[in-house]
Amino acid sequence: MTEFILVESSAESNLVVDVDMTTDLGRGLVAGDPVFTASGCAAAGRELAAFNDLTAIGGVVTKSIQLAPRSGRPTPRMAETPSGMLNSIGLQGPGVDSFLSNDLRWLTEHEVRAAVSIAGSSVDEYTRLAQRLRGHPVALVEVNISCPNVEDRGQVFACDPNASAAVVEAVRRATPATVPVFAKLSPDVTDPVAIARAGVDAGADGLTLINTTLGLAIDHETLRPVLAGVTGGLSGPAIRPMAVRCVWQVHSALPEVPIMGVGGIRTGLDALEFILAGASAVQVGTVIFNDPSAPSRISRELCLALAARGIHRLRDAIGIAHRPPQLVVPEEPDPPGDDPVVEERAPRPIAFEDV
Ligand code: RRO
Repeated sequence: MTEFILVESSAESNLVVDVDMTTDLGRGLVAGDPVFTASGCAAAGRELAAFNDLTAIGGVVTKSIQLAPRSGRPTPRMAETPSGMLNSIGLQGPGVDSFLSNDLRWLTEHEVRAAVSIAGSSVDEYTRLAQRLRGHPVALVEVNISCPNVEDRGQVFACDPNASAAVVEAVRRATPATVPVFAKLSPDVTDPVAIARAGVDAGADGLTLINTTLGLAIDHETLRPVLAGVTGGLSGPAIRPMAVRCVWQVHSALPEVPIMGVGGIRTGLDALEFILAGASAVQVGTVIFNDPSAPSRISRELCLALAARGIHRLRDAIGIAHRPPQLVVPEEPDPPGDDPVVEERAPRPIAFEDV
């Protein structure tokens, strides 16, 4: 959808911003906007409807759904950290049957694009979940592989290329051909590209980068870990450079594969950073706890940030930070006798029609 924004601030009053924010996520899914909510930070979207027009953003990525209801780990299971947050929710959720009849129905009735995150503890569980989603209005399936594999000593699927591939292949096979399957990867690996490649070779249409990274905080008074579950997933701005690095690495290796970038996005400029690194869309998570209107705000800010740089189509900005710096010879020649000075400058950020 081309977004027309009438800017009302004094500095840019009455400026109409015309940016095509559509983004292609594969298998015919073209989202009108690149900003989605991140899994685990917006439940199934309902509570955010008072603060955002959820039909105008890319969509809602639901909290990871499992086959059975689950109460999660003991409390405390959230803790604030410098520029971030730790969580050990432990996959709390209503189970797939309740999800389909309540949450997915609500999203559908309100015409919100539903990207459904699924989580299991065996390949069979993932397969059965994907099968349960068949025939329901699911725009995209996000396979959360950052879960322990009960059949392999509790190893996390996302840390092993073969285990990741087995899950992705099974979900892809069980999902209708019209629905893209994205694999959500963990940053807690030496080489995210190896896992990304295994997922794509197994049939993933796209990748979500990144899940939280494992952390631990200790209480100075109790002298014990803050979280009852001891360790937790670190999210928020603290992990943004790590997430941007993963997006960069994977986009370099697999430039044709759509990526949803996620990790510590608070503003439109943060989102722009992910797009420039190679993401086709972004997900907004932890910031929602502080500003529930963040998805819409970030979408607006990203649109303005693109326009301010002379970029009229989001898709023209994807991955452009990978272009080599242009060598520019200054127009004014140097005094005779001196060596010509060649300046290294960032690429010209406008006139993307000619790229
Ligand atoms: O539920 C959780 O504790 C959780 C999950 Br499934 C996940 O993928 N990432 C995270 O930080 N927490």
